[in-house]
Amino acid sequence: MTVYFPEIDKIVYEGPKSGNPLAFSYYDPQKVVGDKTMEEHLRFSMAYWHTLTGQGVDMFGSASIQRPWEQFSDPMEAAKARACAAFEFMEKMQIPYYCFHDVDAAPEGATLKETLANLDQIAETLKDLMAKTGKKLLWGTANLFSHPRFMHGAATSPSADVFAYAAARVKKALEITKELGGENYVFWGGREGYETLLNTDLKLELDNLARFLHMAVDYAQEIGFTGQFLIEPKPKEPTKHQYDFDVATVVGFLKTYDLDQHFKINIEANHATLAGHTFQHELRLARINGVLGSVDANQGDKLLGWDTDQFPTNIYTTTLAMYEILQNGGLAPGGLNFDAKVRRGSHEAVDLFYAHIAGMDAFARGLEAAHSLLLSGELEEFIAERYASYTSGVGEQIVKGQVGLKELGAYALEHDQITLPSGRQELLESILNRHILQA
Ligand code: XUL
Ligand code: CO
Repeated sequence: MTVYFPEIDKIVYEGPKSGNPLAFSYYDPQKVVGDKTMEEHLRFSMAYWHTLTGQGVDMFGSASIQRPWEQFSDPMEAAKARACAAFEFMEKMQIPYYCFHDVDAAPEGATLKETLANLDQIAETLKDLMAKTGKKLLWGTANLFSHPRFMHGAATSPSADVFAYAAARVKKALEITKELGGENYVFWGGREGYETLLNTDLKLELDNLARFLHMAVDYAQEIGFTGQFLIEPKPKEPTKHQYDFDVATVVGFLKTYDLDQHFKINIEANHATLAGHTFQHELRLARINGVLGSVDANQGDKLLGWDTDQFPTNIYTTTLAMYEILQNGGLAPGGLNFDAKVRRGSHEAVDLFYAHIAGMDAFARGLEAAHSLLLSGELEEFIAERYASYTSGVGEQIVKGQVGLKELGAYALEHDQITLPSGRQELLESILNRHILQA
């Protein structure tokens, strides 16, 4: 079998003092943090699309990256070579999971029939490689946004034929995900949104999106796919307004359409930023609603207004993310999927390794800092104290639903001289810094 990364050996943990850029400084898969190993906590996944098929294209420039596994005139040969490169990469990186869109793995054919047959064939290749390496599928999905047929949407297209076509692709993607033992299935609605309300039947589009998701739930039950369904929110890009805008919007949508018992949420860091939220905000909101399912681990650049999908290297952010994830009891069956791409200028194969090492180390360090923070209980004690007025007296009566405006009106007349304690934001930020620096 062709070796695609001959100069790179397996990346191992050497510790923070090593200085070897092709070793982990913090990610030590078997190290126990609290009740689990790092590997069990973090459940890292490689994104097939960025890592294998990413070419460094942007709005102003063509491909800056040529991968050897893509240099075949027959697209099915390229798809097989790509699969081999993917598993070699995961093995060398010690990444246990991968995620893919149908079209990342196998090329579209001239007809739908051909496209589905290509997928079946490559699914066999993937299955063999998974059996040989022990690597697992975190989630599968169908790409319902790149091809021009989806220009007006997929499940929310004004064309019923496009709706049907998209359904056929999800049907096959679900079958393959099941066949490969996928632990989740993701819906990211890149074109499920609108450019202008002047041409849009908003009600029909939202109803149709819900109909489509119900069909997927029904079909999963029919074929015995027991993985977790996930929706991945994003506010915009490519559309001006995307229907799965953010966690709050998705929670409302799922409840409105009676889908909430079937779906959790896959939160992507830079999608949170694009929605005007922090990553932690989205994770927290999902967690308290019981729908934190999985994470697309990346980061954006606040100076750029688009989805840059950079590797997550900001330890402050990874710490706060792991703080939420640990309080969620982990992510399983979800994981941390690097929906992240090397910069256009980082065009050499070795950059793929540097990038994933940087992301894995940043999350490993964030895990340790978050664990230390939680163990100390410093934030939780402060928060408990801050809200202590709701554990006795009138606060307890409010929480227990024992009082209304009449009773509170009478109470407030007697208690209108109120003194409030400090919120201590700066103190709490320095506590967080101490755990990041010392854990
Ligand atoms: C796009 C994005 C997608 C989804 C899967 O912004 O994040 O790659 O993760 O379709
Ligand atoms: Co994503």
